[in-house]
Amino acid sequence: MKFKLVLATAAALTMAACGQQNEAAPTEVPATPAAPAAPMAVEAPTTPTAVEGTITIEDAWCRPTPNGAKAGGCYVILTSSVDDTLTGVATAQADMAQVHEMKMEGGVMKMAHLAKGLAMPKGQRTELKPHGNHIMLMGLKAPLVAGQTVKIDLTFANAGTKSVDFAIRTPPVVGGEE
Ligand SMILES: [Cu+2]
Repeated sequence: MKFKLVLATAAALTMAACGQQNEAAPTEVPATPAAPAAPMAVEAPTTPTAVEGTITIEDAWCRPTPNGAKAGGCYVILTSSVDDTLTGVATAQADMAQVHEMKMEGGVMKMAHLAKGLAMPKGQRTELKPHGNHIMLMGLKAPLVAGQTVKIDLTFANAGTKSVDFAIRTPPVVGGEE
């Protein structure tokens, strides 16, 4: 009874910190409604009709969490040779991982889960960066330590899942934050 109560509180705190209200399943990333060709059903394991394309992944890194923070931000630059969508992220190092956007709400910058995924128009560099779209790791099982790496699975609507090593490092401070 007590255990249950504690758990619920912790979950509520995580949600609040993340600026979202009612997301139930932590490990499941909702399928993109825009991609009806790829149902998450338990049917035959036929590969969804994918367009031939390549994903270029640059500068994958995460900010260290030296103060025992339970959430961490990760960033990467993605370029797809065809139209694609980053539909979800996952890592063994955290209870939950999501793609977040930053948006103004009543004059306050808030982050929100991009439940429909992040569109990646072909040939365009899609940047996940500090103060912008980012990957959020929540419920970290261990701190993110500079010099180490975190393996994060990036799932794309077209290209499938790519396992990427993110370098944990402190962002360079050159004449201010940006
Ligand atoms: Cu976030």
